[in-house]
Amino acid sequence: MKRLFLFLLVACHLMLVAKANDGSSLWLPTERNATPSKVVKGSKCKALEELKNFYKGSTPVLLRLDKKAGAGDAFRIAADTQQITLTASTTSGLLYAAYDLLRMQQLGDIRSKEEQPAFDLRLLNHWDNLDGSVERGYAGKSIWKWDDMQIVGKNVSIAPELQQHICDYARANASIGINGIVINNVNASPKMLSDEILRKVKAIGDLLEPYGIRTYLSINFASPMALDSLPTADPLDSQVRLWWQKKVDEIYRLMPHFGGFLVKANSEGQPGPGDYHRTHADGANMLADALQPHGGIVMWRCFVYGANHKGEDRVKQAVSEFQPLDGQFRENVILQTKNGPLDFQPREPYSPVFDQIKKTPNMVELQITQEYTGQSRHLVYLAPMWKEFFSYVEPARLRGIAGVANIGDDTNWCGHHFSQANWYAFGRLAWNPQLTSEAIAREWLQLTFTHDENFVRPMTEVMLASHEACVDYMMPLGLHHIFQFDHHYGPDPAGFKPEYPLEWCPVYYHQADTLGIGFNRSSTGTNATSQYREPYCSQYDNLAACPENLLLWFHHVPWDYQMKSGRTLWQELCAHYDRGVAEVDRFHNVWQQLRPLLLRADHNDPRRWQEVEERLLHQQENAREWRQTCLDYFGSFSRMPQNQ
Ligand code: GCW
Repeated sequence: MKRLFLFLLVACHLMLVAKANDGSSLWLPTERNATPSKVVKGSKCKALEELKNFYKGSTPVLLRLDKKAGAGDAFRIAADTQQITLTASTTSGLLYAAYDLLRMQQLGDIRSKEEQPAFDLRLLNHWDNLDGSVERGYAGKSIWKWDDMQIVGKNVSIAPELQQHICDYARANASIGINGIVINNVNASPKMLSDEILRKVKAIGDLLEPYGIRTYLSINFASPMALDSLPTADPLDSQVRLWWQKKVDEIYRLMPHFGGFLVKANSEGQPGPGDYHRTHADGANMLADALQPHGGIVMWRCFVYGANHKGEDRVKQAVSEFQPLDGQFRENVILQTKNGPLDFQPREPYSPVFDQIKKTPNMVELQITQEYTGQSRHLVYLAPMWKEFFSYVEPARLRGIAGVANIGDDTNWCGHHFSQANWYAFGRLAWNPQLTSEAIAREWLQLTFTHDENFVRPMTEVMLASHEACVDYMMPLGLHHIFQFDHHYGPDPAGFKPEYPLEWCPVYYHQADTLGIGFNRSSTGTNATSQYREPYCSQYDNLAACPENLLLWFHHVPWDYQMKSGRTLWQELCAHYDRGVAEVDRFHNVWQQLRPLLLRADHNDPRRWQEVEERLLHQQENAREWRQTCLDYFGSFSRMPQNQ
């Protein structure tokens, strides 16, 4: 009797533990069928395997490969009471159909549909280094454990837990439509192209491939010198060109499905063609020529400043550098540009590169990792910010989309449970940028937490409000880059270091003085407004017409300037900081009220609620710090009282 009781106790405990949620399963279905579902049929592929494991329905499912179905990753789901048929022309199309069906099953609404992704290239960019650190990573160390992969003869043996983890990662990506990853940091080590690492990359790539995920690498432009002691990395030098050709051939021998290179050149100290007085086109084309016979691409980043255009307004430099080269790039080169012209600030206008580069394919780079939006300590849902970008730059004008990953080896992958929503939203928008931020938030909350509307409704609202709140308590009205140096967490509007380039210093960006605040980028200032297409060029240039949420980005505005609300600029600034702080207080209140509900959903395990609670408490404190530091500092110029 006693034994039975003990057994039951242990069994119950195990069930609870199994059910409790530490965030590691993300938004994915977790409960596998005890035996593979018998009603799912089709030829052998990953989609079939996933459905056999996780499809719970009794309506038979048929997977059909049909060459006449839509191109590439497109798929069709035809569902009636007798049968659910998934049709695609490729196995990756079937895989996306399978995940769509599983998602509909989880959401309790299985419908017929036809889907086609908006972009062919839907990529994560990892800023992971070989030493296991992650640049701008806030969720632990890199998930690539290079030391847990051993070269054994011709093969690479990967520890089983690592294998499983990489497959879980691949599955999460595939479930939201991501079809490629750049494994390493754009500040790339030449060692990435060494034999040893390439073989390990191949081993990772082999695990990703069944999930429709292609592998890409960031390369260091000076690799021929660092790896093989060539005297130069000049892209017009025949030895250098031969070196790259051989290296690329070697990569494709190992990985026939390799995707191509991502390149940060002549930017923030990275080597590049400019070191030999060659252009970005010369550099990109050399790599493109080596990749072209294999079908590979070059994604060449436009995040370039401080080299050829020193002294020019930093936000103008990408256009100044790349616009004259437009038309000179090979067909397999894509220019990859951050959404805004500066650097992933909480709010930026769109980058005018998207207006000025007309002959070369463009890709946008978004930052999923929250370098400038509270890192993994603030609840900030980024979909509204990305949607804002798409309201200025038509998705149809872009060849692809890349997101700087927020993934590390933390149990919950992203550090903050709600940062998972940004990974999820990135994938969903990469597939379909027309989806609303609200629809994505709702669906993510249901998949990740609970279907209970009393949880989903208020948290959807919190998520939707969170980005604007962050802008308000950090940098309202178009202020930008007033972060603390280097780590970019917390405010430092007084920041100035004579040993740093001016364009790294907060004082350069807000230009506060006794007359007013803001950066004059109008035609009476740096004329950055001229890089925009109409109507934005005129709108941004004109103080009265400029949207107020970008006012101080484009204009130096007197402290007593009258805003649309009737308040002075100073009062408006104070009101925004107040609003930001009040919003975070409100988010925290909502979260506190949801405690019993989430605990019920999490089988009494307080872990997720508690982990978010601690971060919200911190976010409240940090929002207050932003308000106080900024208003104290700016108030010393305006000499006007706060809270009027
Ligand atoms: O945002 C800045 C970051 C750097 C980053 C750089 C870039 C990878 O602070 O850490 O380097 O941009 O995008 O190249």
